[in-house]
Amino acid sequence: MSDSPVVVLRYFNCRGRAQGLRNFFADSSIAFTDDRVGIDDGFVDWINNKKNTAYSGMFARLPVLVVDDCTVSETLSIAVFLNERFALYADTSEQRKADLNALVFSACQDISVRVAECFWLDVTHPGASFSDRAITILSGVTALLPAYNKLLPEKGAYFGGNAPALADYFLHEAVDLCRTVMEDPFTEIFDQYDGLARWLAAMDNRPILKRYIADGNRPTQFSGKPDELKLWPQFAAAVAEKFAS
Ligand SMILES: N[C@@H](CCC(=O)N[C@@H](CS)C(=O)NCC(=O)O)C(=O)O
Repeated sequence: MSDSPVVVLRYFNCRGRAQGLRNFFADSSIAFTDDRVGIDDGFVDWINNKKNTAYSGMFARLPVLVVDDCTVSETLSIAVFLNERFALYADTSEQRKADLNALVFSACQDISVRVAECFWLDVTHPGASFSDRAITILSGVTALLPAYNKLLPEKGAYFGGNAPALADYFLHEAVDLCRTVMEDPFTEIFDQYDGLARWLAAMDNRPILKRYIADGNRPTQFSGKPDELKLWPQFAAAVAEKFAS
């Protein structure tokens, strides 16, 4: 195990399941190759390489993380691997490690992935109501906020304590997605949780992460759906209408 590992993160050229990881690497100044698979050309590179498990991981799905000669598949498994490999949990109790891993997956799977899947709704569930799905997702997210708030530590600005853990980056990414597509109604609900609001301000104002995002290093789209950007206003309109009624 070298002190300067060769790190490659492979994912589609969108935020999806991987942006929390990208943000972690950028903010921690860990050098990594951000190998983004194209989404604008009918996924041609992906289609051509999907069967090569050295490229696509053992389940032929992304993200895949390669650290030196170790290839890691599955988002949660990547997070757990990074916690160990970069000794991120030095003084953390077993219970806290379990809780932080759970938070990684909750933020990723129950927020980011659900919103991203909503953009594919016309493909996966033809005829289903986009507005109804958007409102269901908002309800699901807001139901999680009390538990997230409770999970904040007594000391330290972050879920990780004095420094962010991977869970902070995953949740920050998920919350940023929600405030983008759900706009004011989401922000108003979120801000009712003082702890979460303070945590979000701390994450928003991390200088390196802020610059990484401001400099346009983060993809714009959350999903690989070609018309996603046109669906953002529809998402916001569905949520706004629900709150107006
Ligand atoms: N359980 C996996 C799911 C990974 C997954 O579904 N990845 C999608 C992109 S978000 C993918 O690779 N899709 C391409 C395909 O299935 O061909 C994880 O959490 O990492």
